[in-house]
Amino acid sequence: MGIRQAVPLRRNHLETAKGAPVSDIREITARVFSHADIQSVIDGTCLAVHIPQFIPGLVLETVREKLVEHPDRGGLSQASEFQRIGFAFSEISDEASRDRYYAEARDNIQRMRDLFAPYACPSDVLRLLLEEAWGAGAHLLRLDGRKAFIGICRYQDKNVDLNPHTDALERNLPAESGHSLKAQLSANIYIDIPESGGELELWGVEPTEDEYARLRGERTWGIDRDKAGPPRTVIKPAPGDLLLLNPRQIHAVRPSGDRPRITLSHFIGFHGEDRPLQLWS
Ligand SMILES: O=C(O)CCC(=O)C(=O)O
Ligand SMILES: [Fe+2]
Repeated sequence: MGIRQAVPLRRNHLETAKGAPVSDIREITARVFSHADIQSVIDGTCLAVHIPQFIPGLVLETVREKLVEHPDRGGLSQASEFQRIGFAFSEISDEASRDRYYAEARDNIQRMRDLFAPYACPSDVLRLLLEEAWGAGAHLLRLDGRKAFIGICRYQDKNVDLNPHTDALERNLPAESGHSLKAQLSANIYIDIPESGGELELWGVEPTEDEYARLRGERTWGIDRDKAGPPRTVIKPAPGDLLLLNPRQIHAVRPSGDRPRITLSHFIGFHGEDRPLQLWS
């Protein structure tokens, strides 16, 4: 079958499928971050929620070097140009890697907590904030009685392009699992951002899995930039910021021009307005 561009990518929606207007980015503080803010990203009425300075400057200065030089930095199983500390759910490809993911989960959480000590680990603060803000609370994703890892540290080295893509938990679940989310969010906390490049690009369009597969074509991962067209909105976070977005909508990160871009990356699963959020990395 020929590769053809899915129709939704030709326009960046100004309103949701239900006709509500879409705003690009809402900037708020952690203090006022609310259930409605989370819901607005799920509904698609807001493309991203931005909390500047989620990590205090002093904490950033203390951990940045430790993270840059960390001995446990290693290449992602499927794409070694992307380094990380921890083992991502998206690296699960078989039963052995699934077992590894859960076996390492607690240690991987604790390593980051130790690294930030005596300060609070930002991934822990995020978990608490979601528990406080979301009506039904938030907890670690649990599948088959096993609890997920959260708080992966990701590195995007100079000149590495995080091409337009979408993320979906279901891609790494066994076919028979039956677990499917109503929506997925992504919360990124920025440890370091290069002087040039490293912007987050948002298209505001959500292809179906079939459309995404068509757009991906022969690529193992992501979409060619010329097939995605221009993004609807571009934001350059500052070190310490947090951004909440919907990763089932097409998004990308521009290559770093100078130093590695370092983030703590978290996913959030949604099962309904009155159900707890599920968290993993
Ligand atoms: O690092 C970012 O700004 C976004 C990374 C990403 O691909 C995601 O949040 O799913
Ligand atoms: Fe992503």
